[in-house]
Amino acid sequence: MPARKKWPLFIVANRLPVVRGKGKGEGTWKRSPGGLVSALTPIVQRAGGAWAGWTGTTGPAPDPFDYDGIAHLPVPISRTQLASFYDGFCNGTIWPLYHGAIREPEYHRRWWQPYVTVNRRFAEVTAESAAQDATVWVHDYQLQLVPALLREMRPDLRIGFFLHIPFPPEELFGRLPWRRQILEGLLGADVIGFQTQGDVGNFLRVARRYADARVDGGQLQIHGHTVNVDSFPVSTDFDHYSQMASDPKVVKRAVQLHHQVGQGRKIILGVDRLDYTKGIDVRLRAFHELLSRRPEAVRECVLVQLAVPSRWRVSEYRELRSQVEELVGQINGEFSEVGLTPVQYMHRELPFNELIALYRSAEVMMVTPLADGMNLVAKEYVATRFDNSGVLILSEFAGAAEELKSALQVNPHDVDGLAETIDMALSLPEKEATRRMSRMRDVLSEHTVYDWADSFIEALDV
Ligand code: ADQ
Repeated sequence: MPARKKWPLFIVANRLPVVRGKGKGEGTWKRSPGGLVSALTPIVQRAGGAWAGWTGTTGPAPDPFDYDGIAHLPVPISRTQLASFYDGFCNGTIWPLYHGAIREPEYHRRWWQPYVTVNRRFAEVTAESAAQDATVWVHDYQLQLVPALLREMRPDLRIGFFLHIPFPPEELFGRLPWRRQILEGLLGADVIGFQTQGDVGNFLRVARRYADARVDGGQLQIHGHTVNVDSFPVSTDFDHYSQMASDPKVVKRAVQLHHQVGQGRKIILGVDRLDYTKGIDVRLRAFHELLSRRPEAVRECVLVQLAVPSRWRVSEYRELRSQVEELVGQINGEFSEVGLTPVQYMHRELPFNELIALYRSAEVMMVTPLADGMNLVAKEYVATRFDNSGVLILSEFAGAAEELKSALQVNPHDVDGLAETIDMALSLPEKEATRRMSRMRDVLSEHTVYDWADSFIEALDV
């Protein structure tokens, strides 16, 4: 029997970086869109590595397969596990708790065991196929137990963990009935990465308090094991966005969109997953406030809100959709003039080119999450402004605010403040707007998603 193949570099993430093709490509795999997948792919390809993750379909997993120079190791998730592990513990407990408990987290003992079981399955798949001394990079809040489980199974591995969402302060984390188990799970890693320094500080305090770890600068000592903790702010493929944005076809489409949607007005754009952390409802209320103060603004600007369907099985998300659509209806009912609608709302995903054209067509971009690990939409908008035009309104509570200091930063809970900032953005002198945008572009061009991935792997390989 041939020896089983083993891989020297592993990415372990909830989802595999491929999706099943539709229509003509039915049944075949294709690479998932998105910056993270594009950044990680060359690193894994170069190392001849593997990626363990779920396919997105419940039931038995397909056999491992190669795609685009990467070994894909599917991890099975059953329909009942999906309900309690993913919809339940991940998105009903951890997601709201880690986002500052802006929705009440639910704590159900029946959700915990499936979280442990699924995490164990991911660890087993990796442990079986990682080469001796391999490097393993585990991603995000769905897999917080994997580092310690893996260390126990395979003490020879170098294990890194990166959290894409915020890490909460100790008074919130302390509420979690399984706080000790989660911490022990994470502390199995050699390197733990967060989006911001704020998250790092929260984690160090929590580890000292609830895991009795000894903290020395960014290093933790626990049971004779050293864990390095640092921030690795995620970013975009800056050059790709910038080049795409200047492609003549995209430029033409942006002009066309501006003409059709703007009808001579400035475009204010919002692009988000339909999630209660993204502050879409408060943004709409602020726009309502602006129109109440100055109804003539309907002739100066239009708010285009794109909301990608998300987690529709969770009832809170369905309620959010109704709430957002009601607010849109209310604003349009109150302030539309013949032929002029103040809010254009789209509930769907857009093809990449169309999204870039929309970014290009918008004079003002509103990114106002109540809490967000980083927020790539803010960075993508900046990356497309190759001519330094455009104004970014950015929540203080997005991780991106640590780097994008030249954005118009706002407290997203402050409806009046937000309404005033929209007004300010609409009339910001061009020189001032250019100065701010060019500073933000300097910051982002020096730190792309490729730098992010390289710096994490480097930290892990020392
Ligand atoms: P998300 O919460 O999903 O990510 P974000 O960082 O904004 O949030 O990424 C969303 C992505 O979806 C962007 O790349 C955007 O282009 C794309 N997108 C949004 N609307 C779209 C549409 N209608 N059509 C097509 N594409 C659309 C989590 C964390 C973030 C963190 C990232 C990466 O919550 O804080 O920045 O991971 O670490």
